[in-house]
Amino acid sequence: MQSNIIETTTNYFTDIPKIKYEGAGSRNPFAFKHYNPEEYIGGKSMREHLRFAVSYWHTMRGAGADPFGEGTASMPWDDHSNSVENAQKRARVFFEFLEKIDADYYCFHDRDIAPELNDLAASNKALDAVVATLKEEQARTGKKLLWGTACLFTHKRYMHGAGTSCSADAFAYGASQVKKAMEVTHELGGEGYVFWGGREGYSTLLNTDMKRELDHLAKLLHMAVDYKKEIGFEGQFYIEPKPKEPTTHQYDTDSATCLNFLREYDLLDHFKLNIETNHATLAGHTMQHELRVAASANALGSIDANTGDPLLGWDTDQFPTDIYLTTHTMLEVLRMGGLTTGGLNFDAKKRRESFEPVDLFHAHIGGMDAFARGLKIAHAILEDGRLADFVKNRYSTWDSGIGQKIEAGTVSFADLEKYTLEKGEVKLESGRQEMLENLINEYI
Ligand code: XUL
Ligand code: CO
Repeated sequence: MQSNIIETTTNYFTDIPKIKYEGAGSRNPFAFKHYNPEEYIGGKSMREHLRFAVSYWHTMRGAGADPFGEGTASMPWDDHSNSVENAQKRARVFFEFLEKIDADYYCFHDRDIAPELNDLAASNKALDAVVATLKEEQARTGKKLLWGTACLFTHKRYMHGAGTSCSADAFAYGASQVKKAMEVTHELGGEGYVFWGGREGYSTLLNTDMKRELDHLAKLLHMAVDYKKEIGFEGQFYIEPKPKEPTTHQYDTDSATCLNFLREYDLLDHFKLNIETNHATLAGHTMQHELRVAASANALGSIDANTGDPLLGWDTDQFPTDIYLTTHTMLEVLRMGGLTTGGLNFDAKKRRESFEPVDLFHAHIGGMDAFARGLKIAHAILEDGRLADFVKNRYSTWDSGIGQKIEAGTVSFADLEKYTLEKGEVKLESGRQEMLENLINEYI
């Protein structure tokens, strides 16, 4: 046996070596040029900083279909049946991929890993059988579950939503799915659990009782919090904001909207946010903005690392390759002290035209290298200190005198009027945006 062939239970990627770091000078498409897992950057290995996860739904279930055309993806391991055996085999192939790409984590929805069958009992049984396989593969490889979730958006029973459905029976079905998905996430040692409200929104207000729907969504989340305690699951709960798609208006539009919802319904202690790049841009924000809003509320938990196409207005879920994006993302992550329970989950799919299994490698290598560079650049910018110093100095009028008194809450309107009458016109300094943009470019 060749030394680069790993012991796996399946052999679908035998032509591809285990992906290793070869350095920036390498021209080998099957090597990392920047992601060097054991290299230390500011006291932590790149592996610990980046916590890469592969998403099961795209990598194993992404068929490459679009609204105009059928699936294109070649998956020689898959018999395209709804059988549990097929799902179990797929799970083993997935771990073969995880080992070769050297990603430490994965994420799934219940219905990605196991088939939805005729009723809940049969679906739960199928899920248990696949979870047993995943457990074996985790033990064999040491790979870990970053987060699990329940798919409450594909089946037609959720056409009106799940937690926000007009039907209490649809709510009950969804809650049952969440219960089971939490149990299997716990069983697999998952470090988190995500709620993305796939169809929690509306298409028209003409038929919608918005207040009642939001109250119900909060009920679902409170029940999940209670159940978490009941089963002793200690993973982190996340809400994933998205403004539209598939509904016209989704209730979890952006970071600020989610935080407001969590505060209003007394859930903020139990949830952090899982921020996705393409969702941020669909909301008309930069990723940096969404991350900063979450981090400012001490609620930045995890990241769905992808990107949209600037020329298309929908959720294209592409692999991130833009170094400015990864730099800004890692600046926000490092500033908040790094990821703890969360990670960088590639909620991304290869293009429909990239239909071969080998394209999964090119896609993930590119995303991992782009984030490794973003990490190194962000670390260097923070070490340099000029950016942070500039921001600190920009607010220096708040560090003493009247500013300090306003912050301390010891002055009134009358005091400020007196102060202004004595002081006269305000003297300001430049924001120096262009200089700071140049500073970032010094490092990119
Ligand atoms: C959909 C999306 C989901 C969540 C998990 O846009 O991002 O895949 O990440 O449900
Ligand atoms: Co996502």
